[in-house]
Amino acid sequence: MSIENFSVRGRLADTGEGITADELQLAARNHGMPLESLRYDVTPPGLHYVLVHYDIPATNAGEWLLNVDGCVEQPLTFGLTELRAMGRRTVRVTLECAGNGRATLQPRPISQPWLSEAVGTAEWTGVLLSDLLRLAGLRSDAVDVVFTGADHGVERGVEQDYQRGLSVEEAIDSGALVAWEMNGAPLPPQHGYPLRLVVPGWYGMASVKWLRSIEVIDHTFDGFQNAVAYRIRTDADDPGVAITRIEPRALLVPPGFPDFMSRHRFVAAGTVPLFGRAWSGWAPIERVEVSTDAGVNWHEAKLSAPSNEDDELAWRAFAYDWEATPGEHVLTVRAYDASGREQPIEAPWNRGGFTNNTAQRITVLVT
Ligand SMILES: Nc1nc2c(c(=O)[nH]1)N[C@H]1C(S)=C(S)[C@@H](COP(=O)(O)O)O[C@H]1N2
Ligand SMILES: [Mo]
Repeated sequence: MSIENFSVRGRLADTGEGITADELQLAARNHGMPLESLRYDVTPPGLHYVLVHYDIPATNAGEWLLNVDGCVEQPLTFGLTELRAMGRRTVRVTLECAGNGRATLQPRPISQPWLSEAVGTAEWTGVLLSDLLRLAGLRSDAVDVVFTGADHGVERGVEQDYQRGLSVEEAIDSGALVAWEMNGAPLPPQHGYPLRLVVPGWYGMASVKWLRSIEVIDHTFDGFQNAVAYRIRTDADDPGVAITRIEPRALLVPPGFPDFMSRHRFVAAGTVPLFGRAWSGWAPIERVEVSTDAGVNWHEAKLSAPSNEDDELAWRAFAYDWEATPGEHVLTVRAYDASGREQPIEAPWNRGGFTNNTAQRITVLVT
């Protein structure tokens, strides 16, 4: 047996096949955000979701070096002290894993089995990537920018450092940040200590943690995470379409109280204030609708004001007062953004279980 033979292809669960021990192992390492934490504008420490492909690497801020090289006029190396001297900007960003929603798909792609909780919002502090690239000076042959983390592993038989590429345009126009703080404190180890990329509006895979190298190249990056892993395909042999920005989604804080095992909900009849958050990586949220009868009738929720211009893609709060009558009810919500994208009730299936923004359904027994 050699490395190239390990888990060479992504697999779909057989009909009726439950979560495997491999998936349980992933789910226990990579945790979601408990949905009751949607009540916070900024997700408190430890409640933000976490996704780590390999191991959290051993890192040290005092010795950390970030190289910026390749198709640049002046290759540069930064320690944390030099980076901090470049300026300091804080942006509120909602991150969501591209695999969020995967676990309820039929057939189910075998991978990190997220339900709908792979999301969080943090205030990231650092320097604009565009400032670093400007200082190094992009050459006219620059095409893509490759970001490399300090973590290392094997995926579908390919040994690799975690690496993602962005086009030069995306790297500059996205407002990406090279960040050393999360919510006003040094990055926690699992979120990329001491340095990470944060790409606002993009699914999480673009925001490379434990960032040690930024290389500008003169061709389209064809590394594993761009060319093989994060693509929408219906067939294993499709080249597929690259995953980029976050599709609109709304989530409710599940009302009332839960049953321990099934998490079925119970609420008392009367006015039940429903509350949640909605976001899209394409454009600000324009409208959220709530249904309390499994999608037969829809009501417009009240949206909060966006926090500030820099944070326009961060999630927005919404509220709706539900007059709950005794019996069983299915609550569901959907988001609409200013680009004209609307959240579907049922998102189309794809082989990796990516970008699935099927509307949330919460069954509630009103007593
Ligand atoms: N170096 C490195 N960066 C990474 C990853 C990784 O495994 N290694 N996972 C990516 C994925 S798939 C996601 S969804 C986000 C998760 O960021 P968080 O754990 O800070 O929420 O980090 C991204 N950056
Ligand atoms: Mo992810």
